[in-house]
This record gives sequence, structure tokens and C-alpha cells, in this order.
Amino acid sequence: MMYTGLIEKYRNKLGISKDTKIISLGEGNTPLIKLNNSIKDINKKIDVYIKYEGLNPTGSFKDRGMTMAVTKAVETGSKAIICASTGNTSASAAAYAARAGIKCFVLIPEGKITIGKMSQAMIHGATIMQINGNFDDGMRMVKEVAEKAKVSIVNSINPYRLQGQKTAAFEIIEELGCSPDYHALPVGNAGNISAYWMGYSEYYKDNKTDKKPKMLGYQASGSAPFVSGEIIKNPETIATAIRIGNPQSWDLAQKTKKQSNGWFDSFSDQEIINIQKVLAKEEGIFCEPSSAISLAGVIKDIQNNKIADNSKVVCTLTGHGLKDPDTVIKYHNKNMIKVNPIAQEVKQAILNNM
Ligand code: AN7
Repeated sequence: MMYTGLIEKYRNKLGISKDTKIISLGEGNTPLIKLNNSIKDINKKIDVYIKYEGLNPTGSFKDRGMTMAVTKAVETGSKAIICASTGNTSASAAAYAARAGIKCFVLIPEGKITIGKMSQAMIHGATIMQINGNFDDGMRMVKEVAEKAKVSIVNSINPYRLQGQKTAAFEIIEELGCSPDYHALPVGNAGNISAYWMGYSEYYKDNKTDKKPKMLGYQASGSAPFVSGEIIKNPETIATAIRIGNPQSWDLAQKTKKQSNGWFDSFSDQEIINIQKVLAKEEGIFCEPSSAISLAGVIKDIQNNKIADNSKVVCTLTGHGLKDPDTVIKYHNKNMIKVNPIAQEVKQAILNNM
């Protein structure tokens, strides 16, 4: 049977009626890939899997929530959607609005979204408002303005977003035959970690798994409100997707941590850059810097015995590496050499680098 997106597949778990017109780009159904090389030096019997969400239609997990948010917006007669974004939400909103034939307005922090994400909002025809401020300022504006203007907010404060995103947990349980023991994610607004917890909890209730994972949320050191326990006024990190100081799902995230016996931790920009390279070079998996943080966390927590032997771990890689080519070229350009179009020179270069 043809796969036509996650609403069609999980319609009864999402409360979407038979008559609702679905706005979909075939999102979801992403691969779960077992790591082979990057963790082999850790002498423990732990299976680590990557949920590769960069393979969604616009290159990030946001599409899972956006198909729901836009389907519902259209169903209720909305002609326009709006969001604040560090980049991926705006890319996804722009694409799904185009698909639906409605308007899209996005507020982005000037100079702080990656070139891939910016190009997506542009090509799909969103109206882009660059603001002299950060994501948190944009979010404040969206909340203030949307009350008066006739636009639907499609940030993760829109409850349909998390409904759509919870389906990633369903897919993992279906593939593994049960929940993993630990699930690691990068955390910004904390919508996604909360959505996974909802998904795991629902399938646990439905007896589709006999356990639930501990939820592990990792942040960038300069932007880690869940680690410091308070709002960060001026968040700063190379991982611009998670450059968020005032997370919108604060309470849900705390509940998720408590109920699952999980934890939060943070990593420096250099650690993030290093682990992005490990995934790409040793596993063939290219994700954006923010996403790589989930594996940084898992490796650290395996080494310090917080993650138990004989367990199964899933890391969500939230966005594709092609979203942010600038960072790659800035930090990972060491393997480029210049040669003249002379066979001897090319041969020599091969020999030197075997
Ligand atoms: C690649 O696009 O908030 O903790 O405005 O793009 O659910 O916020 C992006 C967030 C992780 C954090 N990884 O997820 C936005 C935005 C990537 C992301 C997150 C984001 P949440």
C-alpha cells in the first residue's frame, strides 16, 4: 500500500475524522539506523539507534507537527498561518502553507538562521520578517499579534503540532517491538521531547510496549535553560536551531523528565561540532549541529554509567545536515586539496591520502 503520510496512518490516534482534507507531503516513516562504528570503542553491550528525522519532506521533524497544524488550520477556515522560528519551523510552515494554498508569515532572528532554512522559506513564498532580536522575541510578537490578526499560530504551542510529532515514538515502538530504554533529543522549546513522551505513554497504555524510556534532553551550553533552571536572556550557540532561552513547553518538559526519570545536560559548541563530524565520517549520517547533540549526550552518559549496560538507546537526529552547509565549510574543510589537471598530480594525491 502507498504511504501517504502520518495522519492517514495514525488517523485514529490523532483524532482526525474521515472527512477532513489532509494536507500532507508524505512526512514520517523515517529510518531507524543502528550505529555500527562510532560507539564500538565503548566496551559495553548497548545498542544505539538513530531516528533520522532529517529525511522528512523539508528536512526536519517539524513536518510531523506541521501536517497536523496546517490540516487543522485549513479545516477551521484559516487562510493564513504564522510562526516565530529558529529556521526549521519556518521552512516547514512555508512548505505546508504552499501545499494548502494559504498564506504563511514567519518571524526569524536576523542573521541567526542557516542558509538552507532561509532558502526554504523564500522558495515556498512565505512572507519573511527578519527581526532585530532572537527567537524568544519573535515568539512574544507572534502571541501578541495572532490574537488580533486572522492567522493561526503553528508554533508548538499549537497542540496539534505535538500530536503529530508523537507519531515518531509510535514508529520506533513498531520497529523495535518495544520502547527503547533511553531516548535522547536536542531540546529547544521542548515540544519534541514532550511529544515523544506522549507517544510512548499512549502506546504503553495501549499495551503496545511493556516499558517506557527515560527521556534525555540535551542543550547547548550557551542556551541551556533546563540545565540552569531559569530563562536565559541572551542565548548563544552555533546550534542556531536550539538558540532558545525561554522554552515554550517548560512545564511539559519538567513533567517528562520527572515521569520518565530522565535528565537534562548541556554541551559546548566545540563538542557539538565534533560529534556532528563523527556521525558523518564514521556512520555516513549527516545531521545539522543541533541534532548531533543527542549523540554527544548519549556517549557521555554511557561513559559515566548513567546509561545502563544491555540497554537500547534511540537518538533523534532532528534536522538534515544540508540545512547548514556554512558551518560544515567553516569547521570541517581540512580534507580539501588543490591539484592541477595532470594525471601524475592526481595519482600522487590519491597515494598521499590512502
Ligand atoms: C533541528 O524551528 O524551534 O525542543 O523554530 O530545528 O521541540 O523546540 C526548532 C527546534 C531540535 C528543538 N532540533 O526542538 C524552530 C525551532 C532542530 C530544531 C529543535 C529544533 P524543540
